[in-house]
Amino acid sequence: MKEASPRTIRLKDYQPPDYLIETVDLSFDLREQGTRVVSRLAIKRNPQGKGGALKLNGEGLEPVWTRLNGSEMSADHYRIDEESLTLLDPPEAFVLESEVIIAPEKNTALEGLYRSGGMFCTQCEPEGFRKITWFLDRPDVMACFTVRLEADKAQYPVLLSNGNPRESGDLADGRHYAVWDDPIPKPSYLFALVAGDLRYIEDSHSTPSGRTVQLRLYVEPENIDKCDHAMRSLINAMRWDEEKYGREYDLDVYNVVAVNDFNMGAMENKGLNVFNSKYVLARADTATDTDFLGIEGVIGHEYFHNWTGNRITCRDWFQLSLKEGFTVFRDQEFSADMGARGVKRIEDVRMLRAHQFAEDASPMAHPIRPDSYIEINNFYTLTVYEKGAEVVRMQANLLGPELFRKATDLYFERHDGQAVTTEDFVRCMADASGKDLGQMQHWYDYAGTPQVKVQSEYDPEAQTFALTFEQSVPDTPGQTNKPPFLIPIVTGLVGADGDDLSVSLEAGGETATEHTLQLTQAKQQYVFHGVAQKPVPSLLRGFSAPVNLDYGYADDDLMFLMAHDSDGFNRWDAAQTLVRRVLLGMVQQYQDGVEMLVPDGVLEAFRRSLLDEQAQPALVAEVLALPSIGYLGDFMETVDIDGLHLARETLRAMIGRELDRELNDTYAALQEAGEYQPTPQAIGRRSLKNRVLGYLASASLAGEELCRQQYLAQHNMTDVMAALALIADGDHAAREEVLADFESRWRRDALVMDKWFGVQAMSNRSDTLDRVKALMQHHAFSMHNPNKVRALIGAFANANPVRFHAADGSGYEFLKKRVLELDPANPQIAARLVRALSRWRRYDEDRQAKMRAVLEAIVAIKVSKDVYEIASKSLDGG
Ligand code: B3K
Ligand code: ZN
Repeated sequence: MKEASPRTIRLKDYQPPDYLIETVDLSFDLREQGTRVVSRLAIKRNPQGKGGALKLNGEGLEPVWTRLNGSEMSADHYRIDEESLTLLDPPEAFVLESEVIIAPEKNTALEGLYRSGGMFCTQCEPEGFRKITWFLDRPDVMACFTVRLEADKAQYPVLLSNGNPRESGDLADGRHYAVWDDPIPKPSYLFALVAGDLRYIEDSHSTPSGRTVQLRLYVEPENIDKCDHAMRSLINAMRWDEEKYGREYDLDVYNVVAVNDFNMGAMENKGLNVFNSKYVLARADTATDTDFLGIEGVIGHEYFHNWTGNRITCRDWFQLSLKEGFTVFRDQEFSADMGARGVKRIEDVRMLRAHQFAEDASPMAHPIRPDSYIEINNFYTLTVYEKGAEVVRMQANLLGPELFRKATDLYFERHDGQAVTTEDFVRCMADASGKDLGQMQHWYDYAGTPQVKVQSEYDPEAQTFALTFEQSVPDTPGQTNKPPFLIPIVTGLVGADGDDLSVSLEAGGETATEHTLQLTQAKQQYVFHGVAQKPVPSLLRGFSAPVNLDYGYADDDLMFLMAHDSDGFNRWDAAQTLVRRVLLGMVQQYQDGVEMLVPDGVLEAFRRSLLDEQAQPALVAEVLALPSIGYLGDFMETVDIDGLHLARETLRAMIGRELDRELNDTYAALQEAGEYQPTPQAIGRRSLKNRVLGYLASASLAGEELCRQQYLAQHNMTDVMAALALIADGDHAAREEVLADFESRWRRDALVMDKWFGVQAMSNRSDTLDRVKALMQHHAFSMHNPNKVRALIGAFANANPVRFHAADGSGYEFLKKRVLELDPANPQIAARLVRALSRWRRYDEDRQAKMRAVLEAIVAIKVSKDVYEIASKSLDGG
């Protein structure tokens, strides 16, 4: 029989805590079997609360004893159940002490205290602290923590926790201890400890106020030569936050620890970041450019959380985007300043459109500030993070750099030390700038990607150009008839010579070459004056709002913008729109059973981009990237995976053949000599070189041979992986030999092996699923390591649409088995996998039925609330 559905938590039910916890003293006796946690909490009634009984969270704790103000509590004063300890009639202020036993050695969910390899580590956000000891495990309860750790000295020479180190020393029986003090109040989700046999690299940073901060990066001994890039990134991030936001670090030490078993990328625990080793370890021969950039971004992100998340935190988990949206915006800008700004924006938007827009159009669609959840872990989404960042970006752009800085200064000053809401953030933006941002709030409250339809009319007599905008926000589960949003549309009018026309929005008014139109109504018209010739409008420059914009460009207009738009982002976007149209046209031809043709001029436009000597190689590489099947599918009534795949492959080979000479010349010109450098210029050149290689490989045997040569040269991991992915994708004669060579070189490096699993899982070959199944038996694979699950199973389900959506349903069945197998051990990772099925309604009837059957089978049995929420909402939501 099916159990009652799990409980839904709602924003409208938020109540301030009835009690506050001022100080926390924890003492850990870390053991191989059973760890003892002694806690001492100084608790007092919250003047804003109701008093009465106090319910502390606690899950999977084995209680040893509990004392109130030093005395053992009698049974009629408290209750313990599976998820709490309730004090029935606590005094106004008191000290609660307890001892519990927990079992990190059995913790496969990687939440709370667990073991990764030979070390102990923690992950408490959002609700993992309750698996360690009794607590008010909610972000609006902030306390000062002191932590004592005790463990075997030989096995765990390094003992770390939050804050500053206070004392350490040896104990009897080969054990030792360390005490850490965190003077800055924090919520329990930021608690962390690490114990292990680790090595570190060290550096230091002096803050503008004169504080010297000791920086250490802890890793397993064999990885000590892969830490320099992360350390450099950390120092750059600290300096950047001082310069851009006037924020400096507040403790004497900043420690980062890399662990192999981690559910996500990294965690911003106060003074003790715990990282997935993927976002720390890099060496030219083991990590790609993407890895290097990812490390810089994530190191920055976690560091920036110190102010946006830690010192100012969330009142409740519905406010997650308060810290995540803002911090993603900050890390995006940091990366843009460190590297290639234009390319960074394109990459961020490409990801947003391909994946966040899909989420916003799925049964799991939710506002960046959701109003209900079953399992909060399911809401660490692209919507909360990436769309959240876009919403902060719109506000930053509307205010302009000076007012935005004034507004963030106000935010930091007004709310330091508090747990606040997204409304508090927007209020600071409005108060500091004097702008009315009332309509901005809709972006927080409503889900769905707004659609903006644009029409234009040129009047040569009056020399006016009118743009009419109609906006609408699609219905999403539980939300219909949404009000119009505030949508900033940065617009330029491009004249025949390719320059922006200087025009005004009022007859005789001040002219400018770029205008930010602030849409606020469902339908709105703007008339530009002084428009001496019919322009091509360049709309939504820099992707000034996260919307789908639809304007009826002629193909020629798009090619013109590709060549001339002064906005680099829109040059790229014009190319994307053009190629999207071409590909969708080819799919139609395929469905109609006629030959796939490419309209005149398109290949020429590609050739021009390739040969454009003014353009940065990195941007050319972006222009030449074909839109993904996932993104293209969103423009079809019913997604036709096979048609889309065939169209992309046909166009790719056509470009490869038609531009063979130019591509070969470009490839040759981009060969690099000397040491690998992860500089923006070098990354850009490699990116173009490898894009070009992709075209060459799909067009001829000579191109395939180039892949093999590039692989054999082993120049750096970026080039090796680009070649390996192309080789693994098809029927290359050297395929097995090259894959075996790679495996024998890297069998002992877990992160590099993830890449090897990944390219095989993403291969379009018809034997891919069998291969994936076989690889699950490989000695380097483990269902208990999230990176491995993502590299093999996640890549197959999310990055291999052709094979995952195989018509016989084998991909879906495979996923079902993996989800059910994983769920009891690690529900968070299992729930991530189920998402691959959430948009089942977008496919043909046969596939729909098969995907739906899998979802129904999943909800019919007792699964975790994580998996239940995704599967049941996928079935219900429209
Ligand atoms: N705040 C963490 C994410 C925690 C996820 C919990 N399921 C990492 C980050 O966003 O920086
Ligand atoms: Zn974050």
